[in-house]
Amino acid sequence: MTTDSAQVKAALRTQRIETPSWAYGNSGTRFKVFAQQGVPRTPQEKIDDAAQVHKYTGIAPTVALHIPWDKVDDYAALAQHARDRGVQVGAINSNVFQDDDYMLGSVTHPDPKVREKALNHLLECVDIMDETGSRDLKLWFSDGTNYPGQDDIRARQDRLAEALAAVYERLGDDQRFLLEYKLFEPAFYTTDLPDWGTSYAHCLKLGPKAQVVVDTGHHAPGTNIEFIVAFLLREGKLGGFDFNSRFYADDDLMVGAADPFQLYRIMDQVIQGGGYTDEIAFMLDQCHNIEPKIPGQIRSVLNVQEATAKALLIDIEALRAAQQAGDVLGANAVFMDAYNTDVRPLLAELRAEMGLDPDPMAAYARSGYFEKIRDGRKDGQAAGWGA
Ligand code: LRH
Ligand code: MN
Repeated sequence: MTTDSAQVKAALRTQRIETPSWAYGNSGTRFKVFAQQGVPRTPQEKIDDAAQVHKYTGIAPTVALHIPWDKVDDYAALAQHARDRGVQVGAINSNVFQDDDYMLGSVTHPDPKVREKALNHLLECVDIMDETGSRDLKLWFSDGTNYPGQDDIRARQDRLAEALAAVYERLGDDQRFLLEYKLFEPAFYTTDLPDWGTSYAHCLKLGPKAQVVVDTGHHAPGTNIEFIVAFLLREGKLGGFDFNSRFYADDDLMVGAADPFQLYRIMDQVIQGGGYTDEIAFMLDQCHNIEPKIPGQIRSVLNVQEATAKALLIDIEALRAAQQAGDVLGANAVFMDAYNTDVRPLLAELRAEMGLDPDPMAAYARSGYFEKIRDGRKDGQAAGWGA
């Protein structure tokens, strides 16, 4: 019995996707950061742009901040600024990867003074969460080495564990941290948090407020990410996603752009694993280096929504029956049938029922918002990664 469209629409109404403040600023590669017109200059303007994505999609009600890229004097006022625009401040992202002192590492650095500096930044981010009312602290460490023998792999794990334990201790009852892993870059020999297993092991030791975040661009080519998702969900250790897509490395392209079938397989495991809840933070982590940023975010949110709708349409009963019967082709056919379903008419209907324009991209393009920010943000310094 295919899940009827009313059930699918009801489930889609509960979807919550978090957009990243840094996607609205200028970004690029080590070769070039191409400045775009109308780019926000302040965290407030980034939030204004994020509110546009929620206005037209209806399912992007929170925006993640990155510290110090979004440093302000009054974080409670910034959270109010967000609420005044119909969105909320979401995860707080730490940054211990852009200071000269962190050349040989941050919390894993051989020098205890540097480790203390890094830890203090992480603890400052929890202070900020207290002000913004954020639940999640997202921790990513660029820490690693470039040459064999450069440092003691075990000792660096001890240092990492010590810092994570101190942050864990500081978290409030309704707070948690999401520990991000990444195969490589900027380090090219060892990365101290290179894969899901290392993140999982550290989180398991610490307790329920330590969860793993899966950045879909942080795996070796060919990695079966939906297996990792299924495993972590089964363990109750999946805290969230940094959605993006890639053809080669950490390309941070629009989620679903490079591999929409992978995104569908991931959302299928999320739904089947009971992860389609607010306990999982569905965040985007992308850079729109050459494409317009707000439309890029709208398109990305729609890509996740489409993959979710297709996964919700899987005839689970027929799939289970075929799986039980060992009917390999039958099971695959049920799985592909949902994937090959054009869900765009259903989503247009859903948006109309939610009081939204059925075509968010066209509605935003017609709104005149871009022209307003293009002309209104000519002076001042455009925001960026500050790299
Ligand atoms: C690291 C990462 C991390 C962020 C940064 C913007 O590659 O995925 O999540 O802090 O990108
Ligand atoms: Mn990420």
